[in-house]
Amino acid sequence: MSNSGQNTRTGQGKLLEAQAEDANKKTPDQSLFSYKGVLYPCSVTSKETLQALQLLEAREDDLLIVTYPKSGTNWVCQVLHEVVHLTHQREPLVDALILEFGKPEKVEHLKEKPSPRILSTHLNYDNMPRSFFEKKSKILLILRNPKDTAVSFYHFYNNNPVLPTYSSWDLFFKDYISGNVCYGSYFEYLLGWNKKLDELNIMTVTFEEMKEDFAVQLEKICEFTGLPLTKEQIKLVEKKTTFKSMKEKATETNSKLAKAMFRKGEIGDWKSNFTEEQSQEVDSKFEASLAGTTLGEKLNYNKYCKF
Ligand code: PPS
Repeated sequence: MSNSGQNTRTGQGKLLEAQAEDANKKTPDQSLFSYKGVLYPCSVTSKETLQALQLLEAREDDLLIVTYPKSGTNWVCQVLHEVVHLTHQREPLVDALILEFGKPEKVEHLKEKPSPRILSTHLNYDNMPRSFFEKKSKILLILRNPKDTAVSFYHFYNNNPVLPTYSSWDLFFKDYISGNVCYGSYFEYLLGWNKKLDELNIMTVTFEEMKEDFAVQLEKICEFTGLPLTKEQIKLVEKKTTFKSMKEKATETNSKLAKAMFRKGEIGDWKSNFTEEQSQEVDSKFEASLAGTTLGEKLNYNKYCKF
């Protein structure tokens, strides 16, 4: 989840690093808890925080990044911080505000943050603070194909001390496909958001689109967020947020999680992990759930998920 090296300059980032260091590898039962049928990591959040979030007062000008884990949260978060840096002369990544991470008091602390607040979350639609919907806050939903997401998640589980370790990819895959991982099933997650797309002030962009056509996607993001940049500024943001520059920066700040967070940043890495059978299992799951839906179409499944 979004505890990147980029964030370690911040109070919340330091907290996450400390928790990661303190956490000895635990069994899934010790390190995860279930809330409303979804698993969460104990070291970074709690039932109390998830409950307190329902009292959070959203703002119309909040910029909320919504992602299933490992879909590009930190990347888009950094991009938005760079954009706000240019449009509001504000320091980039002053704070990495991950909604569900921290203590319940965070709801109060969030009130002090200047607008526009850049927030991120992996919460599913049902567990989201309702205020974001009432205020029609701007939501950026970032998607990544389910196979690369799975591989990225597997490595993150094994390299992040706050999460349990899997002794093999095959064991992780079984849990991933059945939704027995942090934040639940990839497919249920997308379906939950898909049902409400028409009611929300939402823009959807994929990891793959950003990799292949960054400038065009950033221009669309700028239009949606009402934060216009010049062509030169778009180029500058692109340069500052490449995988290489984000990884280097995270490594410079000595983030213990830099390696886990900025692993490969590629499209198609799944092909070196998946067996033919596993690939077909995801295909069947996709067909039975997301195929034909707006978000399913957005994934461009046949282009990115076939051997
Ligand atoms: S988390 O923990 O859920 O918040 O992780 P998240 O940030 O959503 O996703 C991590 C993956 O995004 C890749 N990444 C990038 N790719 C391309 N460009 C940039 N700038 C970038 N920054 C992060 C990161 O490497 C993870 O993917 P994998 O496949 O594991 O490399």
